[in-house]
Amino acid sequence: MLFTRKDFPEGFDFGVATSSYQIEGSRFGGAGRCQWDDFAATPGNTKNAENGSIAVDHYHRYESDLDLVAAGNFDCYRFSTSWARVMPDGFTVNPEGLDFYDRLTDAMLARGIKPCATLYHWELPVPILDRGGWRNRDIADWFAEYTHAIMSRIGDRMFSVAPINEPWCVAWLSHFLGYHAPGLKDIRATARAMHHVLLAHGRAIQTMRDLGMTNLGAVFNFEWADPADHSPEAAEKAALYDGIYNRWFLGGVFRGEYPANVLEGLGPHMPDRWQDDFPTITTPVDWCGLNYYTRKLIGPDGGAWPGLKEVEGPLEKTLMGWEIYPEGLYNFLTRTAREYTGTLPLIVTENGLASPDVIENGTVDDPQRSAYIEKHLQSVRRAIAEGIPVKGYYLWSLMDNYEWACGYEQRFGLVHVDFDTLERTPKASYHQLAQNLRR
Ligand code: GCO
Repeated sequence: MLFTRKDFPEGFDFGVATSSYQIEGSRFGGAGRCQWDDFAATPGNTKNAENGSIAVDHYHRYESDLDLVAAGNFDCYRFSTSWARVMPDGFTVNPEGLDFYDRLTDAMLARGIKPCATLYHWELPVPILDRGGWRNRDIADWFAEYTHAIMSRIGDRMFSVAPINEPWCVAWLSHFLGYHAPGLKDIRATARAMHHVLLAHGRAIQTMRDLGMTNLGAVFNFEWADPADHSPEAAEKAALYDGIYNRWFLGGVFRGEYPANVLEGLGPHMPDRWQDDFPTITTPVDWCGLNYYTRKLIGPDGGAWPGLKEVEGPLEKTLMGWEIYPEGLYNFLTRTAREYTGTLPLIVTENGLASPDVIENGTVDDPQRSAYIEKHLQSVRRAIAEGIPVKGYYLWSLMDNYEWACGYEQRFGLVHVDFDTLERTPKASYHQLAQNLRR
């Protein structure tokens, strides 16, 4: 990898990211059942019906996992707290859950690692789902209560906090496409989730402000959308994909408006008086996080709104089948700053790839990952050179883990995990990063 810390501005943070359900082991420590436990227990939803009940047992191995973060010379650890662990029934605090995140926080600080928390990375407690989950407007208040419970305990030691990881996944992927829990394909549920997820974000930011907290942000996942051909129809559908995936969330949080092309489809299904919620949704944040992996080629498709489809692209692909397109990261950094966030700090909160990594003679070679990281960091540097305020870059992920519907096949880690023995083996990319990030 042809870069070192010196190629980035003073104070630029490098980090690694994980999430609770993907690593901790949901069966440990008195956690309640979450929507992913039930989703995985329903045939056909996850590969081999795999779930996160043990995951990679980070609940018991967090000390040695954090040693890997420190030895990799990373500044930040982006982790998430599980609502179902902190409040197993959605409402009542489980002291063991709070204790765990308290220990985890202190273990980061003891190693000089900055704790960067996400409050929700999809572990909806099933009693909340029984009340309608993201379809129910009350979820914003319930989420604020959870925010208060966890941040009253660890908020004093957080470097940064974002309420909700990837609102598009929470709403569209899970309620329209049905690929993630709770696995709905329902436009009315989707419209409500698309709005309530941002209302909950705003309520959580307000709750943390009331606790006196600073350095609060929002984390969105973005996919660059290119038209599949030169037709006006493809251009229109690519713009619609961009609206649904990217602009809805940026528009809501930073402008207090939703894109007109998306409202054409979702408008009739929106909750009453949704416009009145923008003062809460636009509660100011201190930074904007971008999770970026790939782009999509989009063309028209028959049928009901949105009437679009993904077309296979020609670029090199990762094990997920995602095209490698570093220009998309540059495009998003520049466009987000110029059209939505201005001088607000931007952080790449996730970037990385899955590859079929194997241990050979005790080592794991992952050249595709190293090349991917290097190319995406070039995009970051290009944006910085143009004056875009990018302040950090975090890799997904510290270690191989539960990749949701894809189960344990897709290895996104810098550290290899043997899913039988749970042994950790740093990959070549980890060693290169540790070398290049020396202080
Ligand atoms: C996401 C999540 C992660 C995933 C990662 C790879 O972006 O979907 O934040 O949980 O594991 O992105 O798909």
